[in-house]
Amino acid sequence: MTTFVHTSDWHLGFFQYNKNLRHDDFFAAANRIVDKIIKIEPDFVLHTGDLFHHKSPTPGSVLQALKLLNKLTKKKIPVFIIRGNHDAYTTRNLQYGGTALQLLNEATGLNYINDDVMNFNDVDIIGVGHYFSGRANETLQRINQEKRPFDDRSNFKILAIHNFIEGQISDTSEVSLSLIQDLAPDYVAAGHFHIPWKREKLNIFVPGSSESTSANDWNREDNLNGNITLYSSFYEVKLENHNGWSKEVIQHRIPVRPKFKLEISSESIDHLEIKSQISEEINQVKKFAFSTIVEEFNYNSDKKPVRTAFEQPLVRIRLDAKNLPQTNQHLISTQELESELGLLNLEISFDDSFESDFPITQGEHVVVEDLLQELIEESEIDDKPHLTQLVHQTIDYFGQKAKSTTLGLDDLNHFLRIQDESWKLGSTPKIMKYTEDEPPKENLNASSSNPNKKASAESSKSSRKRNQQWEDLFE
Ligand SMILES: [Mn+2]
Repeated sequence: MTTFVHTSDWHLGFFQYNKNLRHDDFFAAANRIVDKIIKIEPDFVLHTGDLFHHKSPTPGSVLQALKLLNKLTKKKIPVFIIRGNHDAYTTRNLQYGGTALQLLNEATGLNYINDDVMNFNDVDIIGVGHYFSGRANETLQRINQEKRPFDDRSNFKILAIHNFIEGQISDTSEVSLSLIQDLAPDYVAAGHFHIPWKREKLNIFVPGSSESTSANDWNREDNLNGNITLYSSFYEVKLENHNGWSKEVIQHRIPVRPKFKLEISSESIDHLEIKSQISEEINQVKKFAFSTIVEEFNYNSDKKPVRTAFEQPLVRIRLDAKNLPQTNQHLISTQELESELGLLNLEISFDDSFESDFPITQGEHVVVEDLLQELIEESEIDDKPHLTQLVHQTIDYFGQKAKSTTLGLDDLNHFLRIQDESWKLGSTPKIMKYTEDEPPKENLNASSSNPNKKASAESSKSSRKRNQQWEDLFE
């Protein structure tokens, strides 16, 4: 029997909310996973990317990774890893080998699977790093054609990917379900999506991140009361081969800093009264969260800093206080409440702004700037300084409101080509909005021999969806 552990998205080195304690949370969560792995004693560990939060991790972050990996090495548990979007710029990785994962591969026992097939006894791991646009599919197809790893089915076949999968969110970078179905891996180990997710018929398993990088991930599948997040998870997979492979997938949970999304409504006109209502509700949930964690995980509640972490939650409140004069909203100060109630971070919204809010500099949502950086690296345009300038103007225009998960490299390519036209004319770049009824200018002028035309006709199915997303962007 072979047993392996599948974990993902540790995001070491993330100073979320600019808080040191939050930075420590990411290490603590990964460390708890490692400690639990050591108890499980698997034959190997598979990490599906985003070991680090930053593409150029600090020495401190690398040291954290080393500490965790060394714990496993000491127990002779090998670790395999693929590249997440946070671990490296794709092009730099491919052309120059410049990733921290490569460094750890050379310096430690870490096995970095860089678009390749690796083997552990009778298990084959086909590992594809993160790609923007449709290139994860293309890369997987290329590996399949060149190495035919799925042909001989005597070994157990794991496909490891770090992209969204069709059906998770609408994204132009997603890996298609039909491709997965065609290749028929025995286990698809996927990262990138930070919420536990699975499609058992297709053998797809997503453990989620070890800690939340964004409040958008707080509504997890296994949360309590829909609004309280107390855990993150990883999988233990037991394999047996009796005239064919069978597997058992066990989900393990580890406690994380509690996170509450609360809806509080008050008829009161008085900010002090509203504040005390907020305090009361938060204190109640805090007590529940802390005792649940202590009980379920048998924690010694006197033990610091464990106690501190579990007693200082992250809180987001949608406050419906319609009788409170708008000019008094500032009197409900989040900083005051944070210190009074012992919260690590508190956000309050008096309207629905959280619903439309994608903090793209945090979390899993692809950062526009990173996409553009990739574009510059891959661009055939020689005049890169000007392209860079254009990119900065674009980012200025987008601001931080872009729902950038909806953007693929194709979109940006298309977008920048249009922008380049106006730049050549010497005018200020202008964001152009287009729909299917009103095609972009360059398509109007395109000759019938334009090779792009066929491609754009083929992608027309997804273009309406995409156009809708574009319109959202520009509003
Ligand atoms: Mn991630």
